[in-house]
Amino acid sequence: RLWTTNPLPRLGSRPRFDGVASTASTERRTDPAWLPAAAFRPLGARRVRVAGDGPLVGTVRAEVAAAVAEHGGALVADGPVDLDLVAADGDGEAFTVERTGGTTIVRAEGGPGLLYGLHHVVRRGEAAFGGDLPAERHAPRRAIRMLDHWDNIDVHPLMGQVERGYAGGSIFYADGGVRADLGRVASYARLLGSIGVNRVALNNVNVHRTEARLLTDLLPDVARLAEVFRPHGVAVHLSVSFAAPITLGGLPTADPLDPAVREWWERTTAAAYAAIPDFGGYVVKADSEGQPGPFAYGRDHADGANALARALEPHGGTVFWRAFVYDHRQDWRDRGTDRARAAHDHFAPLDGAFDDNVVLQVKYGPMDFQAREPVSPVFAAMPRTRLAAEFQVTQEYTGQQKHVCHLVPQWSEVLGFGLRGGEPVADLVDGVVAVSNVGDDEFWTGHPLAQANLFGFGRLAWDDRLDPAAVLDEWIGLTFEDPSVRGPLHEVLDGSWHTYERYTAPLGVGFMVNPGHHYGPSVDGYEYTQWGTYHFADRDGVGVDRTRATGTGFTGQYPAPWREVYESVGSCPDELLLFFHHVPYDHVLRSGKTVVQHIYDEHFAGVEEVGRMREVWATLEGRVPAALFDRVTALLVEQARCATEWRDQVNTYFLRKSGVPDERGRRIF
Ligand code: GCW
Repeated sequence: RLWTTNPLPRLGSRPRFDGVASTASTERRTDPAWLPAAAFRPLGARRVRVAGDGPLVGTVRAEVAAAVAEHGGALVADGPVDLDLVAADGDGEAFTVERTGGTTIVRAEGGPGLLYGLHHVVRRGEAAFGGDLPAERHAPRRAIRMLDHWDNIDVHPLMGQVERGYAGGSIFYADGGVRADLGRVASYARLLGSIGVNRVALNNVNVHRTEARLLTDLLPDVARLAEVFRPHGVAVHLSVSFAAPITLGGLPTADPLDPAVREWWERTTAAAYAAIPDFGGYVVKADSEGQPGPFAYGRDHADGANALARALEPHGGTVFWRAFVYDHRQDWRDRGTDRARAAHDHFAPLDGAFDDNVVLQVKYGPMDFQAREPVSPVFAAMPRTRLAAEFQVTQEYTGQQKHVCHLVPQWSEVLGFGLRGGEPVADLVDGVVAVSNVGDDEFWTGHPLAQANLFGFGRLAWDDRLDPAAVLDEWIGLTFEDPSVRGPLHEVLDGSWHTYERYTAPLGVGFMVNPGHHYGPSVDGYEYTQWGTYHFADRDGVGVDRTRATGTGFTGQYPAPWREVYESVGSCPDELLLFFHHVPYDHVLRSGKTVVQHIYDEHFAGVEEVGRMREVWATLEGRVPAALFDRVTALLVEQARCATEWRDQVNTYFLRKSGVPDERGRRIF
């Protein structure tokens, strides 16, 4: 056997959440999310002209036509107008907006730019039609703004249909293939276009047997999906298996240097472009968690990526090659192997070896989408390689869309982090990619407030310098009619990532989750496993020594000043202390507290904050739609239960290990 099939070995039984239906009927109401008719009122009540050609201009025209029909304005061909939307020919994404002489004018550099300009005006609301505005040019800060779906066609008995999906089944697939009715996909494509997302991958990076066929006999159905995304400026991609030449092509090998293998990729890729002329390309998870890859043939990841890149190149396609490669069969007794090192160890030596149409997709942290990790050192190590930062909008390790956890501040912090010579991560990457949190749930995202994460992802991918609170404000303003909900929603969401961090794994140590499904606490759940995710707590202390002096040497993968900052306990930031160091429980943090007292205090505080969230949320009854109110109310009950469980298990664990009582004498079990 060339590879082990991916049996999803971490999965235990799926957690049950009483009181929160997630898979009720097949007929689903479509929640308008941040594009309700009311959001178009300011524009829809006015005289608007739309000028230009092409499918995206057609989309803009249809949006305006619907809005003026709803709100009493007019779509006109000439004469005086309040809003003039003008597109140049082509694919330009930028636009200029100004207001002069009573007209707001959007001049777009192409069809996509007009769509983005329209939604800029929608977000501004009445403010877009006030006094004069000097011309302002808006352009995306990076060309690649992508969502990856980990959707399967088949339903896995333990995982469900969407790997790490917390919003029901797939919006793309049902009954063994692409859905016949793509109405909801069209609404989703519209939502993505409105926030500037321009690429989507349609299937799980763990490519199973049925899903592999999307590239071959199911391709006509992929073309149907592409047709739905196209008018919104979104190109579709497929996750492909590195072993496809064997499994689909019947070849004896998938060796990337074998001419027959190359020829198979060329032929297969040409067929994809014949069906979908604007196909985006491939996403590949290779030699990772049981997925096949080039290592089986003694080749490296550049050989592997370039074989696919060369098949895509004549068609203008891109291969997104994931850097998430590590030993998932580690012996927990082995202190010399450090999973955090793996991406850099594998990929940094290959800098410069990848073709131009390869984008190396790097998880934001060195481990795995934890609530708190340092920024991956890979971003600084590969100046001659195109890179994309990968985030999880789906909340695998951040509450699984049962907890309120507004992640936009986390992504903003990562993208703004001055990693190399003060250069922010955002300036070291060509793209921002995230795993989508959307499923066939009536609110799209399971937790209705998780829509803010999807919206915020698109906005930050467009411009990483946007203030997360301002982005949240845009989302609230578009989504909810009653302006009085703004303050309370900020109160619930703004600090919710920190709240989640407080009641879960402390000081950057990560994990402590139930193995398999990853929901809820199990402090030692991964401690004696093969997955490389340990905290090493004993009676004296806790944390992972990743220093060069005495540990795994991971700190040495960072450029100055971080290699020194993280190396020393004295300069390592508190929130990452246990990621980089093993320290005694009485170690004093910058805050003046000992590590163990900090653990107790944060866990009590986190649960109190969830209590406060619930109080604030309760005041919104009658001010937000009833179904949404009820869903969030039920989920907050679950969040409070789960946070309490986290608090009590983590605090009890450390009390028992350390024997150090809580200074404040609170109840620990
Ligand atoms: O976080 C881990 C998840 C896996 C996932 C993997 C990846 C798709 O637990 O479910 O597999 O990351 O990113 O490839």
